[in-house]
Amino acid sequence: MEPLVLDSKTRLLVLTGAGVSAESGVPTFRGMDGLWENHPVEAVASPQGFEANPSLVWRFYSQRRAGAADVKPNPGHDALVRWEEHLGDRFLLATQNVDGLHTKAGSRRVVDMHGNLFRTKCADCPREPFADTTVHPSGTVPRCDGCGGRLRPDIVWFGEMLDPGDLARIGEFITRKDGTRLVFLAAGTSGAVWPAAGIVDEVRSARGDTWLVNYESAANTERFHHFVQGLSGQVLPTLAKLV
Ligand code: BV8
Ligand code: ZN
Repeated sequence: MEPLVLDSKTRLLVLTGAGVSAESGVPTFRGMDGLWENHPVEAVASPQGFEANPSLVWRFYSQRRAGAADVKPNPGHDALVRWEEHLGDRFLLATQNVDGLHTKAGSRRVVDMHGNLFRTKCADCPREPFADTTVHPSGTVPRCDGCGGRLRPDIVWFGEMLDPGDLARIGEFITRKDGTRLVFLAAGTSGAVWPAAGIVDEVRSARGDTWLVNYESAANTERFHHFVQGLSGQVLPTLAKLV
């Protein structure tokens, strides 16, 4: 298989999913040690679930906040930082992960498509989301000091719209006309969640080259021109030729 060449003509969009954080010890969602198995997804990651039982939702996210607080980036995250340093503004990283590990590793051109575990916002007023590492293991629902309403994790739940600004940033990168060659690489994602799972089709409509790096075949593997089976922490550090 021809190598992934990153040169002065390459414009590279990367999409990561939970698999990229798995080797850092952050549990993935589906398959092996799926996270959702302890809770039905709609009970803990949907607005309906939060309305019905905000205390359970805060217990679930507190457990994940505590679990992700002291994990470290792995060689897969580090490889993406090197690619960004090499490509500059011809690089963009869209992540479905909410663990903040890409930023911790040094990535800067990052779109947190599904929000961030370490940011909190108010469910009942439009105040700015704020950085927050507080955990509520007993499930107390923290209150907004502005309106007295319920605080919630700044995460995009199922059934909620993604930030239009985020989607526009990804779309602009895909349709940019600057004479460079578009390449898309998805890593560690099961291709089950939309609209992230549809990015590969947007790239193909823009005639980009598409790569999937994943531990196993994903829901949309056949949409990719290249499929590299393996662990992202082992594949990403040696996959690309930087020229
Ligand atoms: C929306 C926050 C408008 C929660 C998350 C179109 C068609 C069908 C359904 C829909 C559609 N449009 C919208 C929907 C509904 C829904 C959806 O996609 N449902 C699916 C499940 C059918 N989408 C939405 O609701 C989105 N909102 O579109 O609004 C709308 C609304 C309703 C109807 C129409 C339009 C919002 C989606 C965001 C949901 N929030 N996260 C939280 O994190 O607490 S998604 C959640 O799943 C995580 O963010 C996670 O990142 C994401 C995706 O999972 P993956 O990252 O892929 O992780 P997963 O465990 O699944 O896979 C890991 C993979 O890695 C595996 O393949 C494994 O083999 C591999 N792997 C493991 N280890 C390694 C590895 N690979 C390499 N190396 C390793 N070491
Ligand atoms: Zn408020």
